[in-house]
Amino acid sequence: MINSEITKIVDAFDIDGKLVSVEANNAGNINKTYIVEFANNKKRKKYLIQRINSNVFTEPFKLMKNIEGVTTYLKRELIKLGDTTHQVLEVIKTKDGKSIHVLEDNGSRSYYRAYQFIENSISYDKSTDYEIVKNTGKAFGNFQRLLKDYPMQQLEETIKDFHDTEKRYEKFLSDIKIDPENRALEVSKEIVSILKRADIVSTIMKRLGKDIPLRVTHNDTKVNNVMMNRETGDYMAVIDLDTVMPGSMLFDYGDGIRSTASHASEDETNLDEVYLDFDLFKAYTDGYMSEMASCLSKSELDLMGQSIRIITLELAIRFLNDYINGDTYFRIDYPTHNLDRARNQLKLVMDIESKMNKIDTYIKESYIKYAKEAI
Ligand code: GN1
Ligand code: MG
Repeated sequence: MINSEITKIVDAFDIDGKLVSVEANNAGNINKTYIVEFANNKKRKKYLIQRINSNVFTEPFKLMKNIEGVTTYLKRELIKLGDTTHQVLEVIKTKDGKSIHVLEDNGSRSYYRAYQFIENSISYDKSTDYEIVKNTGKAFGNFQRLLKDYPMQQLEETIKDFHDTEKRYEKFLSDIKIDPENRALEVSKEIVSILKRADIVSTIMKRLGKDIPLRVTHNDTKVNNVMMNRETGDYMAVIDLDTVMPGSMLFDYGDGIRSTASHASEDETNLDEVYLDFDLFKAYTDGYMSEMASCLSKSELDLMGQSIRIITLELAIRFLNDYINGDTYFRIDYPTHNLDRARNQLKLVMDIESKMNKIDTYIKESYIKYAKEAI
């Protein structure tokens, strides 16, 4: 069934042919995504329509300006390199040349955008295939490397202080005092577990922009934010560019490991299943290093292991904070979803801590191997 509302939205975009199907996609925690199919002269073609969550991204036009800037630049880089295997997300404008279609309804506004669908691709919420995991690390490493000289001052900050772990922690402290839903007592064990780790929330932030360089970063390097080639297992394109902003590569690398190398998915409730799979960690690290080793500074290299722990703690803080505030930010499928996610991430933090020495040793090994290859 194609509902008339989505038909009206799709019709605003510059797409030829007749709409034949609409399928909702539940992958993201923030935006709402539909895959739509068009028939044109007997040929069928898919597109992605997304409703931008404007509670989270309060300035959708600025966000699209970032995405258009970055995708145009990346496309030019791929052409320069003669790279025809990999692709770049492609924005489709509205019929009147805008990057967003605004739907007004009873005084409220919804913001929609459209992308070309990347044919022959698949994204994984979880993969245990080492090649796929290595290629995920490679995709995000490549993304950062190609954007190395992008004029950072042109980027808008789409979510203020997004990976400011210090500020996230401060907000958590003040929200547990307010405790609007009376949930803090029930989660006191999890709160204590976070408080005990207060010293690591500033490790990266106090040095960012000083000896840790600001770079153009993706900031949401989840495994499902890379489209992979269904046949070859190579990466095709990095997607979900809403949070591309100046930041640290440490959050990107750490978040990539957090999401790709955990043995279980982010909302697994059997905590025995939640741990860092060391072989997946190695695969992702190798993929990332194969692109980025030659660009890393000493301070970045030294903190890569810690970054996995820090970003995982950040996610535990964000999930638990959202639970305490009554689940206003992340999409939830059941009432304790955010609490389960927070518990999952805290278990992962503890497992990472128990493997810290091994993690640091492997990062150095991988660096040496790929930095040499780059020479
Ligand atoms: C959100 O929407 P999605 O799943 O790509 C979130 C990320 C979190 C992630 C956790 C803008 O990303 O920061 O790491 O959920 N994105 C935003 O699953 O907050
Ligand atoms: Mg996503």
